[in-house]
Amino acid sequence: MVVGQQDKKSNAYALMKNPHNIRNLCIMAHVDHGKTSLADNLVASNGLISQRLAGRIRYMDSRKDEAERGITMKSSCVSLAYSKGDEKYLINLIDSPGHVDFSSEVSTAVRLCDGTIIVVDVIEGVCAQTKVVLQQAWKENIQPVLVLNKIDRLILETKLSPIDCYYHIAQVLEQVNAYMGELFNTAVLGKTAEELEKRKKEERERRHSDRRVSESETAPGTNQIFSDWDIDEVDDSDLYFTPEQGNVVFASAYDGWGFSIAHFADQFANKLGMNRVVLNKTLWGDYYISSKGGEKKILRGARGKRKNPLFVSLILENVYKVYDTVMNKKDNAELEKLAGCLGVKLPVHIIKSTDLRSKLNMLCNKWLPLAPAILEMVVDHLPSAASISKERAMKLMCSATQRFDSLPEKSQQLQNAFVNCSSEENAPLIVYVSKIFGVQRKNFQDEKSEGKQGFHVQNIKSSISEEEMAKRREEARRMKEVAAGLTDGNDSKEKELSPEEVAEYERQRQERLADKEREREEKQKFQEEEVLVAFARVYSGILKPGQKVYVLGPKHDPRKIIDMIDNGELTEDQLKDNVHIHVAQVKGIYLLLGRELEPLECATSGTVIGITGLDDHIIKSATVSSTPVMPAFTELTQNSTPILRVAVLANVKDLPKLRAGLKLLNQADPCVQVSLQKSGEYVIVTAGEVHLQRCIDDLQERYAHIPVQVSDPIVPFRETIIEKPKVDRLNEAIEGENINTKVEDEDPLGRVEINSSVGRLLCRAASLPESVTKLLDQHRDLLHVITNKAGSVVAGEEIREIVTANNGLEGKPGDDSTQKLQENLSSITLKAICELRDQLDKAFKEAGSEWENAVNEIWSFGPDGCGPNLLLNRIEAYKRPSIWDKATAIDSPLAAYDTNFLTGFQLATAAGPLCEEPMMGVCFIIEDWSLPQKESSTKQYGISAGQVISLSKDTLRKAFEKQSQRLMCAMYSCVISVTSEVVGKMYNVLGKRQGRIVSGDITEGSTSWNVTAYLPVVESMNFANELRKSTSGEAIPQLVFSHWEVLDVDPAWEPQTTEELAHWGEKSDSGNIAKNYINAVRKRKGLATDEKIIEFAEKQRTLSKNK
Ligand SMILES: Nc1nc2c(ncn2[C@@H]2O[C@H](COP(=O)(O)OP(=O)(O)OP(=O)(O)O)[C@@H](O)[C@H]2O)c(=O)[nH]1
Ligand SMILES: [Mg+2]
Repeated sequence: MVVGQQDKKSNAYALMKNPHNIRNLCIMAHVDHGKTSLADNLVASNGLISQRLAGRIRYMDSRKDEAERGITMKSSCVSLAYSKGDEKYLINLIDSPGHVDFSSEVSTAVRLCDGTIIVVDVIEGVCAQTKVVLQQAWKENIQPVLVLNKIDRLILETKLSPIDCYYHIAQVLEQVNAYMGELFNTAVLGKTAEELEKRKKEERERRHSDRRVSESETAPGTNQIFSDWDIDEVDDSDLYFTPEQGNVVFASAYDGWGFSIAHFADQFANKLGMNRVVLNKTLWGDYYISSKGGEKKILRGARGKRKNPLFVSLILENVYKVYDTVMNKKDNAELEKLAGCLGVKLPVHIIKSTDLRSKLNMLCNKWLPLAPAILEMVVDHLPSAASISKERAMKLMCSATQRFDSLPEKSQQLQNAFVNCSSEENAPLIVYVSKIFGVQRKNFQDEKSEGKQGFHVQNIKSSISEEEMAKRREEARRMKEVAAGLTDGNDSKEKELSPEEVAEYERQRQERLADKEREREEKQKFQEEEVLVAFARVYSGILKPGQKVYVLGPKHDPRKIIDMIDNGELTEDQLKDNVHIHVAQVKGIYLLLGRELEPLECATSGTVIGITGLDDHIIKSATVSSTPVMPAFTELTQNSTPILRVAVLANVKDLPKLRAGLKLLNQADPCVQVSLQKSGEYVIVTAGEVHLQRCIDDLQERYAHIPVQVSDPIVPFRETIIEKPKVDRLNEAIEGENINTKVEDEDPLGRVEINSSVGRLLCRAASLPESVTKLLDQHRDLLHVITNKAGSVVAGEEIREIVTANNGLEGKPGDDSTQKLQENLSSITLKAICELRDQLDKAFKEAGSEWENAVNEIWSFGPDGCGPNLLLNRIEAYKRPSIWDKATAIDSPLAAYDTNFLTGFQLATAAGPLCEEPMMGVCFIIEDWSLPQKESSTKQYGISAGQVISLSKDTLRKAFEKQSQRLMCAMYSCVISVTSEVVGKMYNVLGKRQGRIVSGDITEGSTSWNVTAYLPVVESMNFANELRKSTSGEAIPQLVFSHWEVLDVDPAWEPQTTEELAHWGEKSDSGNIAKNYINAVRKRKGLATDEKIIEFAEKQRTLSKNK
């Protein structure tokens, strides 16, 4: 039973007290699969909206742009009450967006939950984002249940017969389970990609042969009656979605119905007089009912016998009948009869209504109400808020790269607080804030009631004091009386008003009106002001308004402050220098009700709530605790990389507002990055075009309240080098007579030698093998760990020893150095470093003899110490330890300048010579470096750090320029599902923008195609709009950053070979696309370009004859 709104409000507080009956869950799916429509039905069950509007109003999409575009752009929470039998539950439901641009919003939702409802549109099946969210649920260790949605479309749109409908649904279910299996294999069995592919193939073959076996099994004469079937043959892992286990609901959120197998098992057990357990196991699957000889039996092998499975004969046919009666036959008498059979009483006005869909909705919703079906599955199958395991607590408290036991003892003990989930006063308070969101003040229920003291009420500045107001009121009353002739009649003179008095009266009246108007405007402005609310979950303890708490930033590390803590608290003085810990006071605590917030007196452990008053101390996410020994929660897993950057501009007088607005935007959006460039421009980096639009709208309308201009997108590039090409742009060999102008390099390797006052340097640049670049790019985080910690702690062979000796999380206490090595890094990280080294070694060895020993020669990674470029040390006289080895001081004069040299390398790789964009896939090999001889004049003063930095930076840059340079473009992977009618148009749009199709498959059982393509980010502006327009809104692309790709056009190319000259002519009018990109970037950065502004510089002359 679902309880009403009033009940819910009064019960909420009582419900919060029992964390065993709290379920925190989010709804996740691919875009448009029906999450918000499903949420509508659940919200309607609590009376927040009417059932008639459920599935249509999309209540959780509260923003104007969400309603206009029809997509969800943020995750939002609603607390619902549900009761099953005597048990009462509090369900905190978070609706998340499906569009890839907002996948960071999904991450913020997942972190606060213990379970998730995965929604799959049965027409589209498993799509790209479905896989992403399943993976995310898996990674965050949260339990999923499945809703197969939009079954009405199979009936009304594709018009499948009930049996085909069943097979189609079964196929979609198998797709989902196959992906779950894949996740299981990769994660648990630690399979590599190839092994996985092999396994998948085997799995496919197995399924294939299974099908053949089941078909042959069910050949005539091989039928088994149900009693022969082994009832214990159940899948004991709860990894998969199986209808008989009850973790799958079949639904149509639009028509408001849904059911699980158990619902029908209950119904038919009574009707058919059969065992409920047996029915539950056979309602889904290859079973049919036989009533030969008057006895009803359930038999296996429906497919082979060409019988309708139970799911069809007992369930789907009934559903089809309802649809047929309402939508096709349109016979009211029959409808009434059918409603009677289903046990539904329809009001007369509904039966007579001509709106067939709402008639259908009403009937189906009363027959198979969606909300209880879902909520029952949720309370039965999703873990309660009190069931956090020790492992999960550990994962939340300690990132994968760190050892849990490296945390201070006191911090480790807090693990128990997660498990206990206690709300006692003495339990430590642990709250995680996953994002900050803005809410207009009018949406706070305590702000609605006038006269009540809310947030910042004192901010309303009334321009008139109370006394003044009283005086004016008295005066006005007197004037009114005078005007109406109510004053004492004895003095007849007083009845006559002089013109001055009338004017004075009028002036006062106008003043009063103006005051009132001003007050009204101020009030409205106040009501529309944004208040930042922290979206949070209490994991332990109890939180109350007014409470003082520690707000711990994502980089807070209790190890660093543990020595300062004497009595469990830190004083304000101690906190002065620590930017990661703040003391803040909680202002208000709110129950989240979708669009509104209801104030609470306290929030107990296990609940998801909104908190005000912390926004000054939190940027995007934070840990809130009563103790500073609490480590910061591990960072959220982000699935998309923000890539689209634009500069935002405003009028000079509005700049302070823009700055303040950007600060709020940065706080309130989990994904956007805001930065101030050296040039003074404010740049925001967003996940995609839709996200960008939302950020700009927010900035203009909510946070800055000023018009802002947005520059053209600033698309990032990378600079690289390749081996000298052997063919020209027409695929003709560059040799012999084909070359018109010959520029021969003296040194085929392109070595650069510099002999300056600060020494001699001999180096060259080479293009890294592709596999090495890929490895470096993929393991950025690990490289960061190596650069920051390895130099002093990690030692090549030593790691190996420790990893072999200590192959688990619990460390074996070792000698001092082992202890030190283990101090921070988990053995998983150490193992990962080892593996990376081995992989790099293998990749180098495969690339040729030239790279034989490269892995041991690595000096540094760049830029930022973790990029995809390498510096190799091949200096005979300077055998410095490689990056993998423990840095021990070596006796060489060069050692003193080692870091300076590295700085030069970092600077060179951070901005290449083409257009000052970072380099990628470049290896600098230092073959010789020596300092000047002692007698040199510089020695007198010593060599300065700056000199070494510029020596290394400039020389490396020169070495880069000596090679064949290329630009690398960022590529989007673009997933589009379209119907076959518009596939051609979609190819057109993609083709125009240099897109490349990678795969295209028709979705089984439908006419829609799933196409995957690569599209350069630089060509993607307005792509979604153009595609939508040219396919009449059929195709919506999902663009996610995928990889970097070399643009195979030499930026310095001009027609050179005979063939090229013949093809392009001397001036190559069609232009050089790489050069165009480079010039655009250089212009934006204010760098020189070699474009000619004036082509023909002739003296101007006037054409007028008279002059
Ligand atoms: N026919 C049919 N349409 C549905 C059903 N559920 C949702 N829809 C439609 O599908 C479209 C998308 O529904 P939403 O609920 O906004 O989907 P969503 O998953 O929340 O979308 P995003 O939040 O943008 O990812 C809307 O036009 C709905 O009316 C259903 O069961 N049947
Ligand atoms: Mg939605």
